[in-house]
Amino acid sequence: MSRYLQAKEIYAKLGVDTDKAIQTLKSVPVALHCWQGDDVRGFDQKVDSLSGGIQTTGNYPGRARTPEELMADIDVVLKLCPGTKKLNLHACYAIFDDENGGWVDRDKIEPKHFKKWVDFCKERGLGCDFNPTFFSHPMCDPLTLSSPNEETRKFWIEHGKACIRISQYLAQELGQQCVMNIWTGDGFKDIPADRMGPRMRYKDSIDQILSEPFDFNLVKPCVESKVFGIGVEAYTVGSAEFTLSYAAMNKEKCIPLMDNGHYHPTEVVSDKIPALLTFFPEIALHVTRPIRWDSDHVVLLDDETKEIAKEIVRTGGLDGRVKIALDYFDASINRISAWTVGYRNFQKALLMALLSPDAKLKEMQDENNWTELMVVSEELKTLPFGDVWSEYCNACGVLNDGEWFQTVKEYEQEILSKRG
Ligand code: RNT
Ligand code: ZN
Repeated sequence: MSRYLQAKEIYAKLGVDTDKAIQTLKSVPVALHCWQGDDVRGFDQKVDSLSGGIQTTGNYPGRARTPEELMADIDVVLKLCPGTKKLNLHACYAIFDDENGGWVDRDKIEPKHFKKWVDFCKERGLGCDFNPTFFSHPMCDPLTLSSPNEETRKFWIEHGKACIRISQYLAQELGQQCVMNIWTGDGFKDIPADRMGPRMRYKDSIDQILSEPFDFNLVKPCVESKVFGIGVEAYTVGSAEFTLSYAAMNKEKCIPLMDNGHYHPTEVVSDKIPALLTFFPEIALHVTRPIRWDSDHVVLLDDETKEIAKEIVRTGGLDGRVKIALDYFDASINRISAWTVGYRNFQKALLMALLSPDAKLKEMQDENNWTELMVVSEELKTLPFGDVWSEYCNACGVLNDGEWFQTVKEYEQEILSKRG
């Protein structure tokens, strides 16, 4: 008997159907962030280093420098990752060329600047999520949507509106929802004298952006909170309370987004998922790995990642209520590998969650049978998960653990190492 069939029997004894878990996972969209490929630089500005509350560290050779290079790199990652992938673009990845009239600033970008990305997605059957880029730009003063300077604020509101139009275009062209995430790094290094003013302006700016017409069935605008960033340690305009309240008060046009790097170190997003789903029909996630702060390390198969996946599955989030995206950027290692390891790890976490006998465990909890709940939960950890994972990779036609890294090594040797 094959290892998979043996594993299938072992899980079946617990009432878990491994075939069904594999089938379910195959159709769950997880957005792959384009920005791991070039350290969040994009193509619309000369970026020497990031600014606006996010940072990458490291200068491993081989970063993508052009749309063509980034697309080629993404293609390698797509081939190595099982499951239903979606692309996730930032506005700064607009493609300007002679055919579409050349460069324009962020307040003037149009759907046509993303036509090449649409073609890329269509050829590969991908949906696409989108993000306005409120950082690494001369119009950050350093604030954007919360700036007291009306000219600055107007520029960024226009950018947000342009991004709504582009998101609507992406969703229509690709026939899939487009999650459009609003995140700004607006905040202060030191103690502000006015904490409410920036928030009132931020609220008004988001109101104005979301007044741009769009179909809420197709475009899902989100607001992402943050606790602090490097250089903005004392105060963040878009705090947890601010964004949650905004989403709660604007449910007909906006959903909350939680990034698990954006909370105090002992807070966990896994516990926040069911809390939010008690009230919100839909929520969005950025899955990342914070080490002590929002460091955006590659996602590992660690306890909290597994716990996040469990909560998505247990709350019924896989039916579309939870929009899953990855958000990490490590510039210190091979970027194709970084992308792939993180993506595969989150797939593993979801598969593990789907292989959990949740109904039984819940019953134990409801019957106050905490003894058996502990015994079973601990024993689940050493079941032959790897054999089911391997079957899943085969079912998706992607290389298994122990095989795929060779592809990355060859690509590095032939392509990445030749980039200047
Ligand atoms: C930054 C936020 C934000 C960005 C991306 C690039 O702390 O997590 O989501 O990482 O938009
Ligand atoms: Zn994020």
